[in-house]
Amino acid sequence: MKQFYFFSLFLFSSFIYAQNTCQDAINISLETVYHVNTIDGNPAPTACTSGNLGNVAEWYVFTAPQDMEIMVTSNLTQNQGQGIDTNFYVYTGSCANLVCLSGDDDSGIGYLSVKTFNVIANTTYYIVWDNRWQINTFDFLV
Ligand SMILES: [Ca+2]
Ligand SMILES: [Ca+2]
Repeated sequence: MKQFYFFSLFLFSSFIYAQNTCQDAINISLETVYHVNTIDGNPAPTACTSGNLGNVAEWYVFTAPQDMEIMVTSNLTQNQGQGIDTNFYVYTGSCANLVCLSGDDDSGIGYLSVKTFNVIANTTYYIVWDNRWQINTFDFLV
């Protein structure tokens, strides 16, 4: 029982801390809803849209399966009307050298974010949600 408890605790803490740095970015699947908990990880390196950079962020990553158009959005029914204000940036490159590709602050309903952009097959993209405005929890979809 004790062993089980420690094992669960380990799983729980990895889940909480996994998305706090570029190196530990969560590998996301396309067309799947992810929940962003407390935004408390390393900040994004540069603001890819006009405006301030938050001082904490949560990190996600995916590799494009083919050349395609991708939409990153927090403009989902469950987030709308909740007073949630999200902001994200998209980078290519590597953790040592992140290059701005895209991002969005307020294109969704209220202050939610949505942006469509093109990706290239077998290229890695980092999606970083930061606390430019607030640290509310919310869902997003790619
Ligand atoms: Ca976190
Ligand atoms: Ca916003």
